[in-house]
Formats: sequence, structure tokens, C-alpha cells
Amino acid sequence: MPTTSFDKESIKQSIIGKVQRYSGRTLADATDQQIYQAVASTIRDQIMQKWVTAREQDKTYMGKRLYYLSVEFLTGRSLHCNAVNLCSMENVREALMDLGINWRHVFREEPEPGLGNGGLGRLAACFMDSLASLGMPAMGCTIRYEYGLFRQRLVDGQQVEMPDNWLENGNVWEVAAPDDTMEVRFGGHVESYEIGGRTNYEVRDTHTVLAVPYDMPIAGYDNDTVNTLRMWRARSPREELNFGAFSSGDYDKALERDLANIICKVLYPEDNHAEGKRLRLIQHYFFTSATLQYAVKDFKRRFGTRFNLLPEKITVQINDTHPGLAIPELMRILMDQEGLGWDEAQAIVCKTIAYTNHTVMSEALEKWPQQMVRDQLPRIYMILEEMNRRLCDRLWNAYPGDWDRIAHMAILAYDQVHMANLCVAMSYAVNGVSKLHGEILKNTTFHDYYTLMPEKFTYITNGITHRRWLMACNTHLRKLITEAIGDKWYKEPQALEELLPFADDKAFREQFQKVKQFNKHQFNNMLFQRQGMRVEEDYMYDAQCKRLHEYKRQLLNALHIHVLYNRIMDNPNYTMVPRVFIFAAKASPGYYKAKLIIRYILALAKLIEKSPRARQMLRVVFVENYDVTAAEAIMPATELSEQLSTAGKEASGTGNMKFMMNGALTIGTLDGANVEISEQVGMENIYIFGMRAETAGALEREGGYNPMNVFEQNAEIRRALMQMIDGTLMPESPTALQALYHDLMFDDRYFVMKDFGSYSMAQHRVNEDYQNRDKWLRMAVINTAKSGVFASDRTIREYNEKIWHLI
Ligand code: 26W
Repeated sequence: MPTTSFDKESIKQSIIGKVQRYSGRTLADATDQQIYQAVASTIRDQIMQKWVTAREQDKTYMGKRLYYLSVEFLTGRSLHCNAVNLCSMENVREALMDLGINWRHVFREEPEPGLGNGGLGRLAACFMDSLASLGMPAMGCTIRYEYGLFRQRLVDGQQVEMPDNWLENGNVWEVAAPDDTMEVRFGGHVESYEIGGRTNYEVRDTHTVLAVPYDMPIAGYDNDTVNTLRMWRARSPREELNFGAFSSGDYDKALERDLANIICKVLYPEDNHAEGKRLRLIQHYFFTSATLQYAVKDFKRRFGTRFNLLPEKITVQINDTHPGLAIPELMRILMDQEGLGWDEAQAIVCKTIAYTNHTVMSEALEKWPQQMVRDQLPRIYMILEEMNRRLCDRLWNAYPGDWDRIAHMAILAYDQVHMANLCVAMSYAVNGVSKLHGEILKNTTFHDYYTLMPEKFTYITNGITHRRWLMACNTHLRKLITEAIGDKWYKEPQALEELLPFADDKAFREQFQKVKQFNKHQFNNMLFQRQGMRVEEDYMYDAQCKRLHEYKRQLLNALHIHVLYNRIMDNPNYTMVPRVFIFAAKASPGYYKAKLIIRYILALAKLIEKSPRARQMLRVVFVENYDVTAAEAIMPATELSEQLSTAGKEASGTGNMKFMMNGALTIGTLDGANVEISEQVGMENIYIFGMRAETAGALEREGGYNPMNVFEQNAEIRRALMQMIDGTLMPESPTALQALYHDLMFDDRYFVMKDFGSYSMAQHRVNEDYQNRDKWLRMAVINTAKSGVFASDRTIREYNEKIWHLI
């Protein structure tokens, strides 16, 4: 037990005292929100005690430190996981129970910071938890968005977006650190001058924005580590003067204020789709510049100007290319502020920065118009030009005359800045996020670079923190497992494998099933609370929860449900295991087809609701506003996990791991981490279907296939497709789904039609196996038992061994 865990009595006293002091009420009169504030701040006190000590030790720490840069950290709520990590959850629960309060009601008052879109942001949050739990010195760095990802509502069968004002009631978990405020400059023009034969550069007439850090403590599990998630907030340097700026005609000063006010307003909702938006570029530079300035300042505090030590003492991991400007920014700091020469600076930078790629979707690869970068960041642009010049010289030596290849690998080409090329060329490690993804990076996406610098490339399979995704979100399963194999797995998740023999233990399987049943009930409570709906608890729960994307193929799932519906309606003797199909997904507001897929799913749901007979076997629920909190209720309740991406497209997936850990079986393609999941559990404990990545890749390069053949050969598909456009689904707007129909028929780039037959057969096997309760539960237990390697503790250890070398 760590020294700071509070006993039940002191927790009780603290809560009563805080409710009184903060809200001027007795506990009996306090609202759930007021009680939440008191409980959260009790837990915070406990973390603060440790944070103070941790910071004290930091001051004399001479080892290596990690800066993990990411535009997204999708942390989810903090209270429950903090209580778990402090080993205080049991005491909190009992304290609240003594006070006559249901902990679940209090905990759900916490707003969720929606500071991420999906996988990339959630991964960063899992990493923070593992880093702290493994006692590794790390700081997460990001933007403190005022508005997180939009809140989704479903109105009249369509997605509607609403602002997410997550800071409305304040944020208990953050502390401002104004002492570490940095200045970030935009615009202006570069001037050069000579001193002692050296050319120096200075940017004049810039707009300055202050970056003020807000720190969130990240407590490790049952240890004394408290790391920091630093969220930078933009402030105007002339807040006090703003009043007179416009009237005195000082428009530049007014601009500065506007810029500061707008930078951290909102998180961009595009996921896997890069648009060259100016404000986004500004956001990226804002937080990378602030972070690197801080990192260098802290380095100097520790080691003075011995910059040759920098790569030994600091490592900067960039989460996809979004913080890639860290590369020219560190060059700028070392040269313009610290006086190093180019060669020296570049040697340091190239040993300090490592890059993780998270997607091979070509539309997600970031490119900025050169003119935009030149206007907003003139000195950074100069550095990029020189970097590019030197890089192209090197490429020319390697591939003399091969202009196409060189242009393809260059940082600057065709009037654009290619962020991925910058990151690959200038970092000391490039990693993919699953075995298959790592191979695709080497063989396809970055093949030319791989040939030139193979030693840089590696892969590290993603992971999830089992503390949030099992211990906290599935408390009953946690207890059951611990009763069976003890609690060693809390710190060594791979010890979950000791559960394997229990797969053959009938009594254990029945307990496992009871837990699942309880979680299905809890899911319904959430569903009712969030959207006033309930579904049958004795149906099979099947879920596909992830961002809405064509490549993730929610459409394949929907089409299959549609076919099932027709089978039921056409054949009075047709039966199947009754199933609830759960969907949860946000579509980027400008992504027309993704939004259409939501409409299709909701229309199907409505059609099924209208038929009492169909409802006996099918339900479709779309969980509104998918977020971490919703996931925490869905994962434990799910029995079948849908992982349907077109092979070769999903870099890893991490939802697949969360479902598996909570005892769901997977139906999926051999894509991303599904490949490794199938290796862990064995082909007999997973439902694999569809084309392999190689086949799909080859077919794509050939220019696709003709889906018309499938249409002509498969009467069930034909029928469903016709109903998509004949008014069966949306009588009020019969042509609404036209574009989906059209793509399936004539432009099926994600091979929905091609994989349909194989998917449908796999679903048939699911249906058979589910009826054999012993068989199904046995497989479910094996899935949980084998999920330990997908804990992010393993992932972080691998990063440390292969890339960071922190401890
Ligand atoms: C600039 C627009 C944009 C925004 C976000 C482009 C790309 C992204 C992310 C890289 C998309 C993303 O979240 N990728 C997901 O990363 C997860 C963590 O590694 C993987 O598990 C998912 O497979 C991958 O889609």
C-alpha cells in the first residue's frame, strides 16, 4: 500500500468537510454534483501529496525524460481511475456507502474531457497511465482546447453536432503553472545579420501569443510516481491593453489578441482526414513550440549548455505527424537562441525525436501549402528549405536522376510541405502500431525510405491500460478473476494467462456469464439514462464502436442486418439467436458518406422496431455521443466485437483489445492488431473472414473490381440494395441513400460487397456457436486470459527498450 492511501474514516470526514466549505451545505442537502466535487477534491488531495514529493525529486533527477507530444489526449473521466491507482477505490466506495450515497451516481457527475477524436488520442491517454504506473519519467504535452470534440445527438434519424463545453463547471484535475509560461511567435519577416562571420536570423514584427501551461497529475498504480499531462493554453500578451487597441487604430495588437483567443478554442473533428487549415497549423506550432522551449529550458536547468548531452537526456515522441514541427522548432531553438551551427543542431535533433505513424490512409497524410507555412512561420519555413536542400542532395546521391522518387521522398515538393517525409527523414525511430502495419510501412507507405535507412523502422503493437479497461470499468470481472488467480495481474497483466485452466471449469464459466449478465444490465441503465431507451437483456450483445469511416465498414455490418431482416420477414420459419446490434460512432461533420451510413443504420433500426416479428430476433441501438464513458459501459457488456476494416487499412485498432479483455469474441478481418489477437487466442477462438491485406492491396492497385458480379449473383444483396433506394427504408426521403447505393454498385473501394459472403458465413458460425453455451463461454474466458499482451504496460516497456531508453 502506498503511504498516501486514505482510510475510510478520513475520506468520510474529508467529504463532509468539503461539502460544507465549498457549498455551504450539509451532505443531506448537497446535489450529486456538489458531492462529486468534494469526493474528487479528496482524491486530488491525495495525489497532491505525492505530486509534491515527485516534483521535489524531479529537481535533482539527472536521468532521461520523455516528452510525449500529441494533439489529442482522450483521457476520459479521472475520478474512478485515480481512486483505483491510489488503491483507495474500496475505501471511497465504502465511505460513500456509509454516508448513504451510491458511488455510481456521484461518479457520473464528472464531465468527460473530450480532447480527442478516437484511437490516437485514447492511445496517448493509455500511455500516460502506463508510463506513470511503470515509474517512467514522462510529460504528456498537448493543447487545452476550450471545446472538445462535438457532442453528438441523433435527431430525426440523423447526426446533429453540439458544442462540448467541458470546462463549464471547472476542472478539478488541473493546476495552472504560470511560471512556465512561454512565448510563441507567428508571422513577421526574417532578418539576417552577421556577427563574427556567422549569419544570425531574427524574426521581426511577429504576433506573439503566450502559452500558459495547465497541468494535470497522472498518478501511477500503487507507486509514488506522479507524472504530468501539460495542456497549453493561449493567452494574449496584452490582455490589459486590449480595450484600446481597435480605437487607437493599432490593428496588429488587436490581431494578437484575436489570435490568442482563437488558437485553443476547439479541437478539429477530422479523424484520418487532413485538411490544410491555417488554424490547425497554428495550433500545432503553438503547442510544439511551447513544449520544446520548455524542454530546452528544463534541460539547461539540469545540464547547462552541454547540448551534446541532449539526446541522452531528452526524448521527444511525436504522436503521428501533427507535432512534426518539433523538428524545425528544435533546430530553431538550438541555432537561433543557443548559437549552435547547423550540423551540430541537426545531429542533435535527429537523435532526439522519434515518430509514430498511426495510419496509412493517403488522405490522412498531412501536407501544408508551402505559402501558408511561409506566411505563418517564416523562420521555420527557412529551416525546412535548408533541411530539404540537404536531404535532396543525399537522395540524389542515392538515386541519381530518379526525380520521381526524390520528389516523392522530399520534405518540400509540389508547393507542399510533406509532414510524413519530414518526420521519417529527421527522426531516429519510425514505428508502426501493429505487426501488419509495421510491414505495410516498410513495404509500401515508406518503402523508399526503408530501403535507404532500414535501421530506423520498427513496430510496437498498441495496447490499452487494463486498469481503466478492466479493473475500473468491469469491477465484477476484476473480483472474479482475482478470486481465481490472485491479484498479481494488476501489476503484471500477462499473468491473466493463469485464467486459462478456468476456461474448462464449468462453475467458473457460469460465474463469468453472471458477470456479463450484470454488465448487460448496467449497459441498459446507461442507455436509459443517456437516451431513455432499454433493450432486451437476454439477447446476444454485438457491438461495433469506433469512429465512423468507410474503411471501418460499419456499412458491411448494416447491410448484413438488413439481409437478416429480410430473411426473417420473408420466411415465417426463420429463426436465429436474438441479437442486439450496438453501434456507437461519431462522423466528422463534413464527411457526407459517413453521415449517410448513420442514417442508414438508424433507418434500419426504425424499420425493425415497426415489426413485432423482427423485433423478436433483432434490435439495433445507436448509442448517442460515443465517448470514453460510453465505451466503459459497452465493452464489459459486449459478447461479440465487430472489427470489420478492409484488410490493410486499420493500423491497429484498440477497441478490439478492450472488447477482448472483457470477454467478447471477435468477428473480424486479418487487419491491424486483429492479426495478433488471432495469434494469441488461436483461430478456433475468433471469427476471421474476408480478404487478406495482400489481396486487397493488390486489387486496389489494379484499380478495383466490378461489384456488379456480386450484385447479380447474390439475390439477398440485390434485394437489400434495391430497398435502399425504393423507399422501403426512408419513405419520407426515398432517394436519401442514393450515394451509398451508388458506391456499393459502382465504386466499392472498401470491398464491402466482395467480403459480404465471407462475413455472412462467419456470422452464421457465430450464431451456431452461441447456442452452445459451454463452448461460447469457454472461448470468452480464453479471450480474457490471452488479453494480457495487449495491456499498454507491455507496449510502453517495448517503447522504452527499443526507442526511449528511459530507465
Ligand atoms: C490531420 C487529420 C488526422 C487526424 C487524426 C489524420 C490522422 C489522425 C489519426 C492518426 C487517426 C487515428 O486515430 N488513427 C488510429 O490510431 C490508433 C492508435 O494507433 C490505431 O489503433 C487506429 O488503427 C488508427 O486508425
